[in-house]
Amino acid sequence: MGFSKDFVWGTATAAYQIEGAAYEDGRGLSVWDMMCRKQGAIYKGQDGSVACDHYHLFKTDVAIMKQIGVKAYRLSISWPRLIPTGTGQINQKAVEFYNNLINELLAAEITPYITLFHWDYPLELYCRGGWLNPESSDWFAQYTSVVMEYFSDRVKNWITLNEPQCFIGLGHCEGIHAPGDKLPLEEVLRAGHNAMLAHGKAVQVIRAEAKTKTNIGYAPVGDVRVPLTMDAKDVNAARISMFKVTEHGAESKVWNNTWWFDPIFLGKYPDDGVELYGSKMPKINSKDMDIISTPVDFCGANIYHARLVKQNDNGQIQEVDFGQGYPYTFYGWPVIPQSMYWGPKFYYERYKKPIMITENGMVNSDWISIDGKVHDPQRIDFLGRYLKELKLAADEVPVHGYFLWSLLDNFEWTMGYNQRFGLVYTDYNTQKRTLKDSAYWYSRIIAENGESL
Ligand code: PNW
Repeated sequence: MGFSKDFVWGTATAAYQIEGAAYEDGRGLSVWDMMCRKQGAIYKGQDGSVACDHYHLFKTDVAIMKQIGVKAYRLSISWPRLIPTGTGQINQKAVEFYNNLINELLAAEITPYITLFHWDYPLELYCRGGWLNPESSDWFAQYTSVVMEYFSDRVKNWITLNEPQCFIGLGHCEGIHAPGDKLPLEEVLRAGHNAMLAHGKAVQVIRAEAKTKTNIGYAPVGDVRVPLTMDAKDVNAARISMFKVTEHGAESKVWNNTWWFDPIFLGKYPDDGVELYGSKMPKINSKDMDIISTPVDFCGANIYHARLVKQNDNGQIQEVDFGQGYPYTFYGWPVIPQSMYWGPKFYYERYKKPIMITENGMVNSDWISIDGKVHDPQRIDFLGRYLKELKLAADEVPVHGYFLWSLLDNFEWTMGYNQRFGLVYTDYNTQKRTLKDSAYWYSRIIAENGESL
């Protein structure tokens, strides 16, 4: 048991976080270019205009992946690079760039998994109402069609949207991610509904227009609950809590699992959410839920942190504090490896689709040591613990792959370059890449298919 022979050992990035070349070769602007110019929005006013300069250094980066031995690479296409104004005119320079990148990957025997939307929404379309515009899902479908036309002869694996909880919740409700809006709840929910419609239409376009066999998924943030003990009461408390829609105090009103998973996999909004949001519910046209729930092939989940839950003596579900001295990453996220067991297990139970961990990884305070290497034992320990739990999950439910976030240290959104998630250290002054100890470790784990975990 454990990991299957063809387990997909991967790594992941996103266009705006690594590509740079923001003003080159006809790329259009995105809402993140706009966000980065807002005073105080991003750590030290940093932005992704150069980032890891992957646009020019992609061959180096593919060679590094080959050296590590990853089987798959999850990248995203920049919609405004491909279609600068979001709809219409196609940028041939972008077609050339992504063609070269895909060909380089295939030559290195690395399977591309392409995310259609990882947050860099075309600014032009934002100015036309963005996700609130009733046509927004059609714009996304048209963009998907362009992607199919140019790249689907060689690419089979597609991920529609990355983390709607973030680009809708953090972007349109809390205003801390691009486009930086704090819309009233009813508009947040309408934008979210349109984004899910966009997902569904994209799935239909991929099925209809792809030139090869397709494997399609979706990558929401998996907000996992871990039971305090293995006692059935705690396990059930965790399960119920994980699939509940609740408003979280200071956090986004839409930060949960079911609002973003149920429509896609079960074809309906969760009843408790419908009740909670009441009159703020988006208008749902008769065909919408059929479109949104167009079948996909796998259930992706980006798993970073989790909450600890138990059933208390009164039989109520209670979140448990991690306690003093509990380990947290440099980002302030708790280290909770069991999320990699319970996450896949609970998602599979409810949605009955093979699970792909579309992202997992950790921030560390890395630097180049006096010996010229980057020693990151915490990351090795973190990944080892998480993967060990994933292996346990794989004994019980179908887990098809794992994408480590991230290949390279990169532009970590509002945190700028202050947070390093990479297996590979990026020196932003020279663009020199240095493999961290964890990259060599991951390489061994892949080679032995996780045997020693
Ligand atoms: C994801 N949270 O974002 C994104 O998909 C990546 O682009 C990003 O670099 C990575 O995780 C690390 O942050 C998240 O608040 C943003 O729970 C916020 C959360 C989770 C994931």
